[in-house]
Amino acid sequence: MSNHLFDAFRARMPAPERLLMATDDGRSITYGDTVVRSAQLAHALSQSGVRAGDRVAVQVEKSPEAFFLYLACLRAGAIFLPLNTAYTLTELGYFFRDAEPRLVVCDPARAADIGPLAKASGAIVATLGRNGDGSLTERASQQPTDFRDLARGPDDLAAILYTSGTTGRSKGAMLSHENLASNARVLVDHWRFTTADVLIHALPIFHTHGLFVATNVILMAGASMLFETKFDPARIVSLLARATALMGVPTFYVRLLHQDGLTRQAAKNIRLFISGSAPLLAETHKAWRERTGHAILERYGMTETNMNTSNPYDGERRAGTVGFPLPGVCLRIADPNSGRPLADGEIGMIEVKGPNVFSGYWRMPEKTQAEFRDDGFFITGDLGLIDADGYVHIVGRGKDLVISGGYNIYPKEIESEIDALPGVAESAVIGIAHPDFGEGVTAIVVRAPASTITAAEIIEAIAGWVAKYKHPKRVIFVDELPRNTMGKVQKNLLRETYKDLYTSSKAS
Ligand code: MCA
Ligand code: AMP
Repeated sequence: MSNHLFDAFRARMPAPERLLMATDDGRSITYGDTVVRSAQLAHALSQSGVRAGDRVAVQVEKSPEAFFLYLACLRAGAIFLPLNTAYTLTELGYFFRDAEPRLVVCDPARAADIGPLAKASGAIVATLGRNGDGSLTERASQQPTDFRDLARGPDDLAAILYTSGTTGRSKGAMLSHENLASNARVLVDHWRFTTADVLIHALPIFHTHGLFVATNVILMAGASMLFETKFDPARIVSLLARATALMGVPTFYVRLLHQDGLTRQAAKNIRLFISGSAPLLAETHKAWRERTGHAILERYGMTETNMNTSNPYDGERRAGTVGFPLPGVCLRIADPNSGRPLADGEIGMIEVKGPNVFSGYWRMPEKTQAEFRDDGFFITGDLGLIDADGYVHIVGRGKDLVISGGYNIYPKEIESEIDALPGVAESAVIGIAHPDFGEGVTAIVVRAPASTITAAEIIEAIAGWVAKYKHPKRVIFVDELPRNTMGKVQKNLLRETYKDLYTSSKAS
């Protein structure tokens, strides 16, 4: 048996001396280097006791070595479990207990804190710093430069990515080798990536967008990338002349439009601008076209499904839509309660089925079952319609979710933390239109009787528990929350009341 995903990458690799990535600190890394470095890391993993099917949890800064570690996990038959660098110790503790990783890899600067936590869940610990330093790479540098990849079939797990749950605990989406391979193949063809392409890669590599959509596509095309550790809009503009493609969340495009250097001339070498992870406003699409002459290609996906739809490469890239189902992906709009398929033009639940769709949530069979229909369609939680020309529109969310700068925040998680504070009677967390982040996390809070708790005190109190990007940008105090006759908080009324919070002149 072969190693399904890594063999697929290998089969499309260009000559070893071809460039895979140029980094922002001036390093040039070839395909040959990548195979060697991932082989050495795979040895280091095996020597650390990592066996096929073991989870390797990784919370490290973006670096070429962090990317090699992903490939090393594939080659060693391990399940890669990347974690957002913003997660707090409390959040990490949950992931470690739930996933029971064999190995936890963290930044050397955080090892003193994370080490005991990892050990408490039975894991061993290694370090990897932003400059490629640390115990893992030290060990790897002593290892042979070739590695016999472990046999892994299409259905074996390649990765587990956690996605927050609408009602409490985060769920680990189990992604197989074939889930990732099939999607990367389809995207390479659909978006016409070839060995001549150079992608500007400025996304984090701990979520689907930066890890799978971006790097898997580049590997599967034998192309190369400009590997940026941070999104710096001025620098991105300066890189456009050396690149052919950019993938980003809408906030990237909004911020790039503030750059005077963004002109038709600056963007003339680029053949494709792609946006996803959150809705791209039609006005951003239009402004981009006017400034650069390019129509941004918007696509739609999820952690659980990889990419489901894309606007066309040729043909009209219609603003405000996410295009058509990708080849091999079946998409339908269904009645959210019964699952009965609806006619084109009707709004309902978006449901998908295909080789891209995950096999379930880690150790949560009931949650998995609840999110699939009997005929195998996955219930996305996104509400949409298919228009007369076949374009899919996302018109809302059936799930209570805020997307801020491409990161997902489940209000329930923040509300639970705020409600637990002395001085708070109750809270409702909502997303409100935000000019930079798309949606701004906003907490509407009712104080407990006689309490004088302030917004700053609330933020300070939750800071130890929840990642910073999830913090409310604003806290508003009210006497009571609006409720319907069933006693349910009417978040739609709150969103309407505060809809101009971040756009009016009073916004801060
Ligand atoms: C940073 N901050 C944020 C966010 N990012 N607050 C709200 N939402 C955010 N997204 C806060 C920090 O906590 C900090 O707060 C301040 O902003 C500055 O932090 P910094 O790290 O400098 O931020 P930045 O570099 O300006 O980051 C903004 C960003 C980043 C570049 C838009 O958030 C980003 O890379 N987003 C991409 C996320 C992504 O990859 N999503 C894909 C998920 P303070 O100043 O108070 O300290 S995969 C997915 O969604 C599906 C599958 C799909 O379809 O792709
Ligand atoms: P995640 O939890 O990171 O997997 O985020 C997946 C969610 O992001 C989807 O269920 C959608 O709600 C949203 N999403 C991704 N791409 C788009 C898009 N192009 N337009 C609107 N929403 C999107």
